[in-house]
Amino acid sequence: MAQTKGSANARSSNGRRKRTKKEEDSPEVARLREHYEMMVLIRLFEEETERQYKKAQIGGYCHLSSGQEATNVGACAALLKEDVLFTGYRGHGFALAKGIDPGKVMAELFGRVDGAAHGRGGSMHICDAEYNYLGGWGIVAGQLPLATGAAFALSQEDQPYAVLCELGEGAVNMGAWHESLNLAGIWDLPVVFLVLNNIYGMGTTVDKASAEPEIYKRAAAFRMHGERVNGQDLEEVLEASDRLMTRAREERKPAVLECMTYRFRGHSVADAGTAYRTKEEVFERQENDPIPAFGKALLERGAISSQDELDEIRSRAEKKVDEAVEFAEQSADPDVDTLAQHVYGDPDTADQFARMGPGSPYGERELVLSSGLGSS
Ligand SMILES: Cc1ncc(C[n+]2csc(CCOP(=O)(O)OP(=O)(O)O)c2C)c(N)n1
Repeated sequence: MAQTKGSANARSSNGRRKRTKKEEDSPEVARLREHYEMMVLIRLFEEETERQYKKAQIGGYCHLSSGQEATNVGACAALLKEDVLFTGYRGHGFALAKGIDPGKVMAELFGRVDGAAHGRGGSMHICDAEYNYLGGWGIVAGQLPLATGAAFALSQEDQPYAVLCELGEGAVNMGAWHESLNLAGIWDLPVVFLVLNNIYGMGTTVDKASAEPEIYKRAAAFRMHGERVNGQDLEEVLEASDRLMTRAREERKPAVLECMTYRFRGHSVADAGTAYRTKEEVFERQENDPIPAFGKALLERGAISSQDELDEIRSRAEKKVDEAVEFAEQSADPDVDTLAQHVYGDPDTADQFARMGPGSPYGERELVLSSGLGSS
């Protein structure tokens, strides 16, 4: 994407350059403001998620993306609605950036019926077929063969779209990485593997875990294009994602895009994140927080007119997060009688799995939750 350049020197009373009419009307500048607003929304959403988790409104594991917002928003901004997105389990920011309503994402975290995956996925398995976000996967590298299969399907059906598959740098030492990239390479599949290198896989640094810690170079093993960008800079991520997704759609060429980033919080909400890194390191990284840095850049370029406008953006995002929590609170728990639905395929293939259904030879003797509740 072309850089948005300031075009006037008029200054407001506080010394900041005023936004000119031309800039205000430019769709490109409007988009940058939207990207900034989405980054703010993700940060506030994640902060609220942590509070709700600590209030036990959210169960299971819960991994936050605070600090990684420029990668979430930059990569998703390069996607068409029809492009397919797969991620690992740190997916709240991606779900929001792909366009899913914050209420549906929060309701999913709460395990409620109005959640994006009807309350069946939770934090790690958010999924919304309407937006072509096909998960949210908790098994490290488990999403890679699925994404490769989706790219194969797009290719077989001759559809002009591509797949974006996010993974952490910890996932590149799994067999699924090698198998998936090999197939994507030999079959020229339209898929971009987006590696978010936040340096730590739980508490292990990338250079302790990886014989080649510069992950983008591993693409060469599959004769695939690989490159690395500063994942704290939204425009860098967007430019590279846009270019590589376009190439995947139009030329059927897979690629690896490594974004150097950092998670400000622990591995999951249950991890303080201080046993394997110093407070000083975290503090230093927070000094280069991608959100204020982008806000400042937009102010300097006149794409945002004043601190008041930044404050308004924050207030709007706060309101959306409050509404998301309200929506989630008011949504019902899924009906326990539906627990086994969607587990063994659709009704057309149900026969094949009949022996595994509740009460069957290889199934549970009874659907415990359904029959047990309230009967003792
Ligand atoms: C196959 C498998 N092995 C181990 C785990 C446990 N586990 C969960 S997250 C994680 C670290 C992955 O780190 P990375 O891929 O860098 O992603 P990040 O958490 O940094 O986003 C591990 C080992 C798992 N979920 N799946």
